[in-house]
Amino acid sequence: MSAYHPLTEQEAIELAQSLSNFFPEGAKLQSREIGDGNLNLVFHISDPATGKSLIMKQALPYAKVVGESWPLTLDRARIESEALIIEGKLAPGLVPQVYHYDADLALTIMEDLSDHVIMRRGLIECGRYPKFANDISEFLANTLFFTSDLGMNQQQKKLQVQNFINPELCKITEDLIFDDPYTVSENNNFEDAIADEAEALRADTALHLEVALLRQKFLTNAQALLHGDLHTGSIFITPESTKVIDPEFAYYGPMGFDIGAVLANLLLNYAGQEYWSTEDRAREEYRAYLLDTIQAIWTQFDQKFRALWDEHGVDRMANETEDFQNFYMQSLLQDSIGYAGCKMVRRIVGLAHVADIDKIPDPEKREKAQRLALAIGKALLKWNRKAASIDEVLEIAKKGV
Ligand code: SR1
Ligand code: MG
Repeated sequence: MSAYHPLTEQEAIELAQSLSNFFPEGAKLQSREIGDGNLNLVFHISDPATGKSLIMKQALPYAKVVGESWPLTLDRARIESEALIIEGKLAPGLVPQVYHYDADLALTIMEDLSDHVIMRRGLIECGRYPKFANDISEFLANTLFFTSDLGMNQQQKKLQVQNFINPELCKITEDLIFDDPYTVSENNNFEDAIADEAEALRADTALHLEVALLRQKFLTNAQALLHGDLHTGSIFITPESTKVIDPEFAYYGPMGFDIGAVLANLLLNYAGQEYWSTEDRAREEYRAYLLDTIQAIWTQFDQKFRALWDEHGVDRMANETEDFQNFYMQSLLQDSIGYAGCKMVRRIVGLAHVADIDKIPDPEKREKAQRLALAIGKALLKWNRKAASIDEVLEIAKKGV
């Protein structure tokens, strides 16, 4: 079975059976293809007799969301499994355990997290996750600090940058996030009801400057090893546990891109609450919860990152130069806000949308949510270089309502 081909459910079972020690010999395994993302096959393999199960994720040689006309490197499976292993060491318990990686089949076998829910679904159902801000701030602080020039050997870091060169997946981001939404592109996808908004995005030169500056940083600033696609569909969650999955877009880039992704996806859900909370009071309470979560994520990230720096910083100039740390953290906040803005805009007018907004059945409420998400996203973009506090993000979100 070693030459690359997309697995059938039966082949996935045979492969799982051949894994030594995981399932008992002769186990009658069941397989279901459960992939609902944009790019890959995902098999859930289980043994009903013992209750044991695992996940097999296989990269397809094209983007599933578009079809075979959009070829895509299988190397992303290597990137994903290597990133998961690094993240697992730096942020123990916050990513699934990798059991096995098969380079020929572009396939990673990992821990089954079916007792968790995809966070996007959880937020649509107005779930509350008291550990999330703590967990995701720890994930971000540890993975970003210890893969950067602040927290790891700077020569080894250069070699690690090389190992995570991910040009095809980066190109998707460069096009879909930092270009298409601001021009006429076949990739764009928006409803007629908001054609005026799409036109306004194309004409807004002040906005283009902000996007171009952030795009330039995404292209050139190898600051840390990023997850690269840290939206709420890449997070499995329960009230007690958070697991970050899917780092196939991992590469060395600006830290704010990961932090901004988390903030943007909470704000997209905030905009979608137009529909998901049916009563005014429940809506306002859930929105307040989302904003509290955003504030807690940044505040805890800032504290944890500074603490890691104070204890483990490897760069003498960065450690000992007065005010450098404050300057660095302020730039990180500003980048995070700018990238959050980019990520909100792309999910409304670009190729790949989010269920928080798209699954709103009532067209009027959906349109209202889309306009709100765009208003918040554009305001974040216009403000990012002036930002001094996370509270300003909360004000922008509240003003948008
Ligand atoms: C063609 S891939 C579309 C989107 O799906 C991924 O999750 C990334 O966000 C990418 O931009
Ligand atoms: Mg993904």
